[in-house]
Amino acid sequence: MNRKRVMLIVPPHAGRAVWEFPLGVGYLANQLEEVGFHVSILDINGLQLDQHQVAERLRIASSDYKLYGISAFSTQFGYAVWLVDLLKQIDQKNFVALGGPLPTHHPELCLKYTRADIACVGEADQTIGSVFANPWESWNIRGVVWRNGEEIVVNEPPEPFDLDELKFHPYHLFPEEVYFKRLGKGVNIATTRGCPFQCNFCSKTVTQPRKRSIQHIEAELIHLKKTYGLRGVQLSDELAVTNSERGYELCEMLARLKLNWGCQVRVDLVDRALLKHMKACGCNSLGAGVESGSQRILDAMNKKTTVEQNLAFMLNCQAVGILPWVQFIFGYPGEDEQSIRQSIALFKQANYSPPRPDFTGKYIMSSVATPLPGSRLYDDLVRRGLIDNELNYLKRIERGYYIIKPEDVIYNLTDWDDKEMMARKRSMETEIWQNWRQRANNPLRRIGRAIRAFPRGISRVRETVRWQPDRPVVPEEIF
Ligand code: B12
Ligand code: SF4
Repeated sequence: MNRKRVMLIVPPHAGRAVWEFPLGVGYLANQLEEVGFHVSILDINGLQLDQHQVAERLRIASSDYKLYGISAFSTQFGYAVWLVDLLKQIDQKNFVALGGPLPTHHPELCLKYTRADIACVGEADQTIGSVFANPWESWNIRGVVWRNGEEIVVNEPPEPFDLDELKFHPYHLFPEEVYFKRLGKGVNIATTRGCPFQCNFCSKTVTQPRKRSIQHIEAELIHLKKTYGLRGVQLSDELAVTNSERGYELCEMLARLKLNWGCQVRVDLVDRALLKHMKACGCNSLGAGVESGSQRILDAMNKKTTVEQNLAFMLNCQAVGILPWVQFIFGYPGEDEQSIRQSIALFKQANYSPPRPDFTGKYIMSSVATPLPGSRLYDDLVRRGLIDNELNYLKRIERGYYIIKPEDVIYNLTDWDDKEMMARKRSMETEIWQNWRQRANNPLRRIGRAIRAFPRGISRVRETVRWQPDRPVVPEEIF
């Protein structure tokens, strides 16, 4: 049988190392295969192809493919414009759908300024099959953004669905060798989707948070162990592990499978007992949004955490022997001399600094607050007329935002000029770093750290504290 063919395309993330499998695209490929399509994935990011190589590959593919789906972040707007143009130049009759965070937050701009035939907002797992089955008639499908003459119509977003219905992610459709080279015998997986919090700087694609059952996740990991000899797993979720029965169960399941793993947590949803349990269950890398040492700034961010929780988190991590990757935002509206001093004080009290220099080779530990489309911060600036040209803004955020030099600043939310802001950021980081270096080099502390970091081993899992209903319970909707 001659199956209809679809090509899904993953654009590059400028300036970022190839790191995690793009899970969303894989899930969509599964769904399309399920309803009879032949799917191939052009992972431009994974293969690190330049524009010339992309054009060449797409020209060769054009005799077999007429249906294309492009997945894009807001930071990939310019590239998406170019890619759609290229596909249309190759063959005017090619059908091109855009999906991912970019169209989810800017559906109208995507149809106004790219030549895409449709765009899709939100999770497309349940709708992608129907979209490509009848592409030119997809205007009545949920989540689809389409042109009705001059008007651009944004349909209702897709309905949420049970994540256990998803088939396991098809890692084999991606250039596995590239990702495995980076991740070792490891992959990234998603155990949940979405997050019930509303931090003002955050841009979320999933509106209704949901979780997969532990059994479903375990079955996938067993399959991956058999297929790839998997040894490690990175949980890509916003909130995989929290102080809840599920959080403890998830850790125990990962320990049963003898996997090393890493995840992202919220400082208010992990206490020392859970951190100890995580460590004993194989967790060896942890990220957490500490964001600021100033309560005023945390409140302005709507982070719903306290400076005390930040401090307790960093101390608890050190006590159990996990060095977390602390995410910290500099230059949020209201940042001033006082908030900087408070941040320095927090890190001094916690005796904390990043465990290693980041990929720039310098000890940059904070990112510059930058309004991200889809965030409340961004919407607020648009509403107040402070971002008046969203198209120009999308073009400016193209390089992603690893802001190192004043000339890289995309949007300065402070009262300082760019040079002054970056100088203050650097001097704050240097002060924190130097303080940590001085204390870290103390021989007694070094011995203490080595003892605490000594691997505890899977056999200790059962000795650790179990979840008890009388301990602070995480609300049901927070995994
Ligand atoms: C892993 C990850 C990365 C990985 C790469 C991931 C990848 N290649 O996909 C890395 C580390 C590279 C990364 C980098 C960045 N990231 Co990131 N990342 C994530 C994270 C944590 C998980 C992505 C994921 O697997 N999602 C799960 C899957 C199932 O969802 P999905 O990908 O959105 O796909 C669904 C829909 O979007 C839709 N869909 C997707 N593609 C398509 C295509 C078509 C045709 C259709 C119809 C539908 C469709 O259907 C999919 C299935 O339901 C998300 C947060 C999150 N949980 O989503 C942030 C997130 C995507 N990242 C974000 C950001 C901001 C960044 C950076 C800009 C950060 C920075 N400061 O530099 C950089 C990008 C740099 C650059 N130069 O472009 C934002 C994006 C917001 C936005 N408006 O664009 C997110 C949402 C985090 C957040 N809450 O703010 N990231
Ligand atoms: S920053 Fe983290 S906790 Fe806050 S809304 Fe985004 S994903 Fe949720």
